Amino acid sequence: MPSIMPVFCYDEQILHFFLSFSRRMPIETPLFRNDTHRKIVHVDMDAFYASVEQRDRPELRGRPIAVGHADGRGVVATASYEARQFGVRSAMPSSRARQLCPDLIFVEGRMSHYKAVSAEIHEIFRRFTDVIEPISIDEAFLDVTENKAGLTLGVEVAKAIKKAIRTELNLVASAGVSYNKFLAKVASDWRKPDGLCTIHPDRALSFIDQLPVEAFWGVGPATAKRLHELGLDSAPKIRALSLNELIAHFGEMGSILYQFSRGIDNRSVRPERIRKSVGCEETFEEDIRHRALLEDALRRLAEELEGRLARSGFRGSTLTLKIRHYDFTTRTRSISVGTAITDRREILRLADELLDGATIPERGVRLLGLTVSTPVDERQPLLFDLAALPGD
Ligand code: TTP
Ligand code: MG
Ligand code: MG
Repeated sequence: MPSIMPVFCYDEQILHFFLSFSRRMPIETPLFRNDTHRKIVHVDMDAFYASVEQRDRPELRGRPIAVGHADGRGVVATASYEARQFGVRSAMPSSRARQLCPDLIFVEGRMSHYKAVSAEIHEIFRRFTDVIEPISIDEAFLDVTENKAGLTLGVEVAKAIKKAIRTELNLVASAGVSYNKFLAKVASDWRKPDGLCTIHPDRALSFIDQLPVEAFWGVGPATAKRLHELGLDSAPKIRALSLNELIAHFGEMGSILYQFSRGIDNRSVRPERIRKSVGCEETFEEDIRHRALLEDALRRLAEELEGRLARSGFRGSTLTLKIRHYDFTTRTRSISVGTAITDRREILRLADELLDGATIPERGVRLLGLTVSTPVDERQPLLFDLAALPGD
């Protein structure tokens, strides 16, 4: 077709000009393609355990409640929004929660019941799509680019899901809609509770630019601290660094920061896979030689692991301690008990036992990790590896 030919000729000339020009002047070449055609919904239940309890026990409705052990060493799993007004939060010691809110009502958690409710929520999701990736017991990503309801807009799907959860299960969900997982996740958090927020591709950068870096998915306390130390407290400042500079500072996380700060996240929504373990680890700023400091680290890890186990709903009966020496030699030691390991005190007791039998090199330990494996309840809803994100 003659009308096309000149275009090809021009193209070559333009390419030539472009190459000679770019040799002289650095230009910003997009390193990652930004896939903006997908419709991703992220759903997260509001005050999940507490809302289930308030639904099932009308006398608790409108009251400040905390799900968790009331005793001195217990922690709050979650608090109703009425209790949050007093500053009560997940993972807070129960004694502190009671100080903040003297009228707080403690309710014992019912894990198997929350799992059953989670399964009902998933049944609603499956009316719209099978491409569902659970993140924890109360949240999931859904790819609704093609959906069973034939709806055009992602926000219509999100509204329909919220409505079904409300009318059929008497619970409230927040949803975020966007073209990728990172933005859908941030969006679902934006107007909680009962939130519904859509981030369109043309609004993505202005949205990201107003976020604190802590809101970037996968940025935990350690990465956030490092970002602040480098003066990188917002997306525009992160964008000013090259990919190489970010990788030099943050390793694998650097590439994610590079992409997120440009509104890019091309990871697909991965339908459920069976989780085999839940774990966490800590790399020390300086190698640790003293047993007492290792015990402190185990205490922190046990607390973190207890939270991760609760959030994921995973139940396993083996605890593994990982010890990486100053020279990167890595050893693991495991112990199995007959029942699910869920409680931080039990985790710590077993971990101490494992540490007792381990060799601690004179030049110190670089990293400790704790993992629970060997599922004891195969009916658990499937769960995403919360430890999989790089960074912290
Ligand atoms: P989240 O979704 O983090 O919290 P939430 O649903 O209670 O409140 P919201 O989303 O409205 O902010 O966690 C889901 C459930 O996981 C929560 O209801 C209880 C449990 N959980 C813990 O057991 N320990 C924790 O530290 C956290 C954060 C949650
Ligand atoms: Mg929630
Ligand atoms: Mg959640």
